[in-house]
Amino acid sequence: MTDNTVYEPPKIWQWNPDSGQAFANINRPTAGAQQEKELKIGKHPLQLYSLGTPNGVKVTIMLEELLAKGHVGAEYDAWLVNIGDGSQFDSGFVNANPNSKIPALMDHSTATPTRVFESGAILLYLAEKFGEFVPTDPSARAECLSWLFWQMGATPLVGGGFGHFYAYAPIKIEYAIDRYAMEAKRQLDLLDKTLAERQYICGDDYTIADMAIWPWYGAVVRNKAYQAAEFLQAHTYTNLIRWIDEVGERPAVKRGEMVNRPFGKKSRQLLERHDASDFELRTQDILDPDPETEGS
Ligand SMILES: N[C@@H](CCC(=O)N[C@@H](CS)C(=O)NCC(=O)O)C(=O)O
Repeated sequence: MTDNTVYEPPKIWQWNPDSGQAFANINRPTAGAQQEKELKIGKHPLQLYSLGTPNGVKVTIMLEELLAKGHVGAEYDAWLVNIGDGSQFDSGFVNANPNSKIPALMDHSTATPTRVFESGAILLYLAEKFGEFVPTDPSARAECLSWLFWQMGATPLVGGGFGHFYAYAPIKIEYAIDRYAMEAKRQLDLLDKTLAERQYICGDDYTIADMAIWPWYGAVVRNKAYQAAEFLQAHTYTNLIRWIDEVGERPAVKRGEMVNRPFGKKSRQLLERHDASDFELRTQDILDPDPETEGS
């Protein structure tokens, strides 16, 4: 094993803003608003403040699935929150999510606006509001919520653990990469074994558990997160890949992936979504046709 043991922690931790970590410009050891700025509010009852990362995409998939089922009350405005610029610390955003992380939802259809933060809580709120994508039978519901909460608890070990140390940390620490690669592979194996026996995560029905799990594990296996598919031998999880492909073919999933996405191919970037027609009329290849700025 390589020697990564030279650091001796001091008695009291001190914040070093120049620690060289990725995202050092936005990370701080304190919470709360850093600047006064109100949130924009569009024309629909549901206002989403987000970014097209896996946590954000969970919610836009859900909203597009609800609209596909004919729930007109699920029409929404999706505003882009640029976390690289620190917009998650604007006072308006912090009022919607005191934890300063996307996604945050405001529901203006309630007597006083309802704020919902944490992507899992948003999925469940919408599922209950519209009576869709969460089973009502107690046993089936328990299975669905178990997987939903599994995702919320397990995935940070893949993202903040494996992804951080494999792809973002300024030094490669064998111990950390080993520890989290083992856990990432254990989770991939768990999903693979589960999906060997069922079509969807909870059984025969597509639920909010699929919507929560798909953006993260789909991105890792399709090599869109951390460029680690080969390292983790993602191609060996064939049942998981079957499900990733199947869910990825859903039109609502394809639309959900485009919303609040300021990266990738411009034809797949819909920075803000205010109307269903925006998917045809307001993607970045149309708004900014300069081929020089085409992503990949
Ligand atoms: N548990 C939260 C995690 C949300 C989260 O980590 N969001 C990230 C982007 S994927 C973020 O906003 N980061 C900004 C920051 O940490 O300052 C959820 O699922 O909603």
